[in-house]
Amino acid sequence: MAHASDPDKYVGRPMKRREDRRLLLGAGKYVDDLAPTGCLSVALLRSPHGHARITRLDVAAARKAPGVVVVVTGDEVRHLAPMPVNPAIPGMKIPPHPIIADGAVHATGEPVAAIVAESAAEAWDAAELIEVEYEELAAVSEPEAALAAGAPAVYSEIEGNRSFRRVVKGGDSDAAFASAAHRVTLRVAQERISAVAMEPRMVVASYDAVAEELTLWVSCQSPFRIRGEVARLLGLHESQVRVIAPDVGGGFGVKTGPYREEVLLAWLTVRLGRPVRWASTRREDFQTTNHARGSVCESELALDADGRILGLRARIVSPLGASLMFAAPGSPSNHVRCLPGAYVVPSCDIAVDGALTNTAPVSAYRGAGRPEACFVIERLMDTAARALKLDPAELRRRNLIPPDRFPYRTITGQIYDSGDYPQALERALAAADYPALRRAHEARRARGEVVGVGLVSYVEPCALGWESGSVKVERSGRVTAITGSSAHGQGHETTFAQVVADAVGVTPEDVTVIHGDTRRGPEGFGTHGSRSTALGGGALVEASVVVRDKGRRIAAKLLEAGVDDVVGVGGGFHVIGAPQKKITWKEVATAAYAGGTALPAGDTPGLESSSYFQPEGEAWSSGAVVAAVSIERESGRLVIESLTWVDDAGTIINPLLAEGQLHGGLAQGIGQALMERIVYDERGQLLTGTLMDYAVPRADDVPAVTIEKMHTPSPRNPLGAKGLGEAGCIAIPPAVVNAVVDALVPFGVTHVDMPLTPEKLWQAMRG
Ligand code: MCN
Repeated sequence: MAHASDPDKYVGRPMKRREDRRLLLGAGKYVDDLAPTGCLSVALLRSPHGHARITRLDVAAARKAPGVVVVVTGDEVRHLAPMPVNPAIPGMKIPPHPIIADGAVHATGEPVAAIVAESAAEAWDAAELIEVEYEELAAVSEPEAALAAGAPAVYSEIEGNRSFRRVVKGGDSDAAFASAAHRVTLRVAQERISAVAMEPRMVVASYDAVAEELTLWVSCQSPFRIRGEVARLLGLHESQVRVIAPDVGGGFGVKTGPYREEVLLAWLTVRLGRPVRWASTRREDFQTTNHARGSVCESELALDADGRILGLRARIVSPLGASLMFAAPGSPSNHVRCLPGAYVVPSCDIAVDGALTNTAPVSAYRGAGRPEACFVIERLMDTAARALKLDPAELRRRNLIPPDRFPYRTITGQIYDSGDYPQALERALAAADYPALRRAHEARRARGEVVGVGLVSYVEPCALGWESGSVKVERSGRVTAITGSSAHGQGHETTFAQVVADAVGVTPEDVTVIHGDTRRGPEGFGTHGSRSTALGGGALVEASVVVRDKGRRIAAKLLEAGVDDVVGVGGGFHVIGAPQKKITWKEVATAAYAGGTALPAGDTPGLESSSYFQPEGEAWSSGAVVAAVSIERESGRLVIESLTWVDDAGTIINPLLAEGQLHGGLAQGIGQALMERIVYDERGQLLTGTLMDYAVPRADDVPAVTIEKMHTPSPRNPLGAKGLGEAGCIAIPPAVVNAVVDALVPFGVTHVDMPLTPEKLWQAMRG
């Protein structure tokens, strides 16, 4: 991977992850490694039905079972409901979301009773003694079926199972479609998928009744949000609640929370006065951790005779599940706002409906609506190219936003900060030797091979909102940096050490990075939406600059020089033109904490600063992909022969880690494109609830990739950084599907929905 690196700077260097030593030595600390003294285990008896009324629930025998401390049913925790939802879409209808089922269940896996016992085995044994009778009700699993007339009601109080409708219109799309020389339509049905983090969800909770302090250790991405909501639901002050995310074995967007279990365990430990723990099984994780994607989109593109886009229409139905996650409206909203992609789209008429279904919640997972949007517009572009008999690269060239139009306001109201989309496409085409690839494919087709090329141009909105950072130089001269973001595999300890080292003027080895603990540092936001580098990094730069400037003033006093005559050098300061007159951070910090006359007039003791960084808007990463595939005629097996990928995430902090992030997203994008699919039957039974039924890519399923970097800095943060954590999930699936459809054109195929299983491709070739 190409990267620009200043030899005097740590930002831009491909440094190895400092986290890996402890993780590879098996010394990582995950929630499951915690065993507070006297800790009880919690098991949850969960609904086997997709939709049912509970007609009898008898927990008497379980309460008497060996080791059982307490069995809790819905009526005891009714007061804690409802779980919170971000009501981002006006008029959203929010269904009940009790901690434990309250008379009815609306999805398999909904908790019906909680058993707390001395050991997990005793809790599970007691769960088997609980007698439950259900009256099964009609269920609906698929979003379009849920909105159809006469569909079973997921909740009687929510008419038509519609939680919300959001409409975004811009320009005159009616006129655009009426005057268009070409109109192409496309229906895309995305499969529902699961994140399958290596570490399932887990919670340990402990209450100190004397100090009146509650501590939760959660495998999560947003400790501050969980603290806020748990405190609110339990009626505690936030200062009484501490949430710690220790090492987290993957989150991928689905561990932002809060989930029921966090609230339940908090309440249990306060009530019982003993620590409690809950560790999800893989099956529970499949049933209850939020799924993603699953939308159906009817779309239409209007183009003039030259192939310039005039308008975009889309009708989207997004599944939400039976209970809404906090971020439930996020993915459908992203689906809408990101639909114009990297192109100049003068008019649009887009609507999205959120449909309640008798399934697990459907919410954010790596990409969260961005992949769905990119998939639709990129499939539409290829469909249009075919209709206009234009090369898909040429159609894109005619429509990509030119680099001189930034900041660019899209028809859906988004402000793209910077980028050079045509250059990204041209670089990808050149790196893949596109003309030669096309010629080679012609020759192979003539020999009877089934081969195709797929292109994608994409955008990736990231760095939404704000983040905090805190920097302190201690007496020894070492630096402690605390970020409000919460790492769960990205390598923030390494990345932020590089950022702070440059900004303060020390080495990364001098910087300790702390994250994932609500007791340490200022209020934080959390990690999702590829926001941490740009926002968390931005906050740490701002805080570092304040500390560095103060250090410089103190250094000037100690060196008996004017402030303007002093500059920072690695590890301290010296007088300009007199490098022998220098002073270390240790000496500066010693003076800062000595206080009194050691300090310049007007300065107070201490050497630390906190910052809340909020830019004026998001950063928009971008890029382009060229995929080449072949399909075996006899078996339908898909071979991704080459992937060429240009990603532009502005300034790159650590090229090694950035590349790792792209590879990770690529693997998950390949998973969605080729094999992953959550399946429910019409009764709401989850048919893919284990890793025997749900396919995830193995190492040998992930193709080799050629990655090239571009660096168009974002003007919206001091690092110029943009995010890249989700790029692979956004860019790779449409590139692969475009290539597969290209390969299948000779068979009359115009579209194939994911996953591209061999059977599906084999059937497609049989017409
Ligand atoms: N990076 C960089 N320069 C940039 C951008 C990123 O060097 N300009 C590198 C840094 O090492 C940074 C990492 O890439 O730590 C990711 O940065 P960023 O794109 O800002 O994303 P976040 O740190 O906010 O992480 C969130 C993102 C998302 S949204 C999901 S989902 C995801 C992902 O990161 N989940 C992950 N990557 C994951 N990686 C692991 N191992 N586990 C997950 O659960």
